Amino acid sequence: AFFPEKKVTVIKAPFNGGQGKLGVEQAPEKLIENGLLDDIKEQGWRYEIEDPLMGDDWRAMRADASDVYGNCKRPHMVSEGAKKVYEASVRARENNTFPLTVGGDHAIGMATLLAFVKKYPDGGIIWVDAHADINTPTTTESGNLHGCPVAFAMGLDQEHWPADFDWIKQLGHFINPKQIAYIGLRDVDKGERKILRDLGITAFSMYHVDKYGINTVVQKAIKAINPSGKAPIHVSYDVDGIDPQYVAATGTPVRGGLSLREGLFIMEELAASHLLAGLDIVEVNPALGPTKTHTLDTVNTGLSISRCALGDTIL
Ligand code: Z70
Ligand code: MN
Ligand code: MN
Ligand code: MN
Repeated sequence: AFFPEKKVTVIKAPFNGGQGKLGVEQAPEKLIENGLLDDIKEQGWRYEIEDPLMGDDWRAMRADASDVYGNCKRPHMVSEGAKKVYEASVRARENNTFPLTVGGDHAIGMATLLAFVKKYPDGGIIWVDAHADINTPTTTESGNLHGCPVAFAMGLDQEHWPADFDWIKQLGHFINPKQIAYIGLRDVDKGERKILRDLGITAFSMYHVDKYGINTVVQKAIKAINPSGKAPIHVSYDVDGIDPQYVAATGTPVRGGLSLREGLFIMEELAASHLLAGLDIVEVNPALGPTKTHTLDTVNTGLSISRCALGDTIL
């Protein structure tokens, strides 16, 4: 087992700089209010909390209109947020605790992935999302950096990176295209499609989920990123991978997503494999539910993902 002490480090990442909508920064508190920590305890884990973004004036950083580089919106803010989440993630990895990082938007995924491969250079990564989040500063159409974390973690298009991200170049490690697999894709930009194809990245869209079924897709994904069958696996879970009927309170809902059960099965199966070694839960935006019920459903979906990851089984 990777976590003999059964201890979780909950990394709060109330970050909103990777995209345009306010509210996503409220998610860590909302999840905690609705029982995240109690769930962890009830499942037999101890926990500690890291709050690496505390103390900085993110509101002011977000308001800084000069923080633009080419197409990229708020590169300085995103770099600062990612750096702090990276440092907290590295600490958790050094202590052999299970990092459960709660966003915030998905820009912070570059940090959790880079910390994961620092500890486990041959680890596998599963990215659950409607989106591929592999735009580069050159391909991004929106300029939103939550659409780019995988490209930064892979070191793609470095010659066009804003200087703010020099710290990533200096780490001396990136993730390898062979070590990541996607599940749930259904809204991929043209430039992203080319990157996925050119780099031969394993990607299971909703088409594949329908064609093979979620169990086969998860087995294929695990096999692709973890040929030895023994490497740890980190999951970066964008809740918009799940259908908006269950997850309406998110910035970019896309119809035709994973059912709630398919979305939870992914985590149940990874927990059962004993390979799961970290989880991000991102893009819950409590301000965006059309009704309070929608928002609560979304928050509860996030909590269910966490419980399944930590080994919730019915029987
Ligand atoms: C698009 C972009 C994205 C989440 C939207 C969308 C990316 N590919 N990710 N919502 N969670 O802007 O780059
Ligand atoms: Mn800067
Ligand atoms: Mn997404
Ligand atoms: Mn995402």
